Amino acid sequence: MPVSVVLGAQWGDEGKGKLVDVLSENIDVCCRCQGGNNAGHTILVNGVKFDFHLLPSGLINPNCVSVIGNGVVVHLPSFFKEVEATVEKGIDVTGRLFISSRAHIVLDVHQLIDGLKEGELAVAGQDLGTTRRGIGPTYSSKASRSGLRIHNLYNFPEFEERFRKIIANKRKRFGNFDYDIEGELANYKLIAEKLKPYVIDSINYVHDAIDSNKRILVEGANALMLDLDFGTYPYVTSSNTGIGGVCTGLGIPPQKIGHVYGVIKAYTTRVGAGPFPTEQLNTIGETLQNVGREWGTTTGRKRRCGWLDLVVMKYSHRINGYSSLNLTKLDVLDEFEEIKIGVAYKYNGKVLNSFPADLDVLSAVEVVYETVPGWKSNISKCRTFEELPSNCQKYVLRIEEILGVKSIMSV
Ligand code: 2SA
Ligand code: MG
Repeated sequence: MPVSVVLGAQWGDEGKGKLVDVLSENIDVCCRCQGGNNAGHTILVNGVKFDFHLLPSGLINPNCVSVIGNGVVVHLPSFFKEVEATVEKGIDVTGRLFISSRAHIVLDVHQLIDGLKEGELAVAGQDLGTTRRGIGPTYSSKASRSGLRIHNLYNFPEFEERFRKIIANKRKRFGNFDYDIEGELANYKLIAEKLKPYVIDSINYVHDAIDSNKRILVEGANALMLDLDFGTYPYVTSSNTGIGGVCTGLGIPPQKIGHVYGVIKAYTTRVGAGPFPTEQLNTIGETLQNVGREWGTTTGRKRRCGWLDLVVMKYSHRINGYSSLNLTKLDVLDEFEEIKIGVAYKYNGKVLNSFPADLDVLSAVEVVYETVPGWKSNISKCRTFEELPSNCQKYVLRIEEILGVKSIMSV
């Protein structure tokens, strides 16, 4: 049984959690492969709202086991907070939530440094608008081979020694900041015990599940345009949010991957700084923001809004190879007289034939738009493509035509 994957196709907040929740009815194992508690997946089930940041959304389905893979970075106090909040809402997680022994630990110091670095960059107006959840600093520790992994908790004297070294090194770089070293260490001692039932060798677990024909779904966090390699660097997150992150973040080879769902919002949003060619800093953007209720789930920040950008989507599709698209929030466009679709970028009067790596170029491009008539009616009750008004169907078909992928709609 090939592994299915759900990936964000734009800058995040496309509605991945909702699709995962729908798909997880027919899923045995739901995995996270990258990111940390910077993600925000909001799901409404029978009037109860779940805001998942670190936990896989599949947890809502009682028959589904959830796995946090080796590629995820985990702030353990936040992990337990989220577990407790989920249990309080009536979800039993016993024996159905696991965490890889190879996952890296986000320490409080990583979160502190996330804020300090943003502060440093802000002086020159270059802060990235991170979620300050310690994601970048933890992946930096991982890449520089000084990070702590979950299994390190079970050799506590070594954990302690390396923990102290990390703080000492960070103080060399960021000054002698206040830090409760003893308090955090004591807490980790308790956490190590409490965490034991959750820790597994996720490589074995996932491969055993594949070999026994279990239905596996990987839930991407963030989105392709925030990918460390392919996104708008440096205005990106610090993991591979595309299809590559699925292989490295779970230890599965590409030929085990089957269906790749690309989740795409019917317009574009972005949280944080960085170029955004189709952004609408006007009443159109405000309407999208208000009607679409575009606020970050993790930090409550307002999301920047603009028209659908198919240059971004073509690039995203090339890299991730979507088998189908899940087009979301189409009903947010209900009241528009006309709708624009970004179809090409021009730079110095010439149409670009690739997505620019250089952000100075990306910031200066002129977007070529196609304008299509709106449908001016409420589609929120439509459940099939045929029920959609004709202009709305045309909008969907035009997206499919330009991208060459079929879509499944949800509002
Ligand atoms: P970080 O914290 O190091 O990953 O931030 C780096 C950039 O990645 C962006 N980023 C996000 N963009 C959209 N949604 C995200 N998750 C939350 C949500 C965001 C929120 O789902 O609503 O609540 O604010 C997310 N996580 C990271 C971030 O804005 C930086 O541009
Ligand atoms: Mg989100």
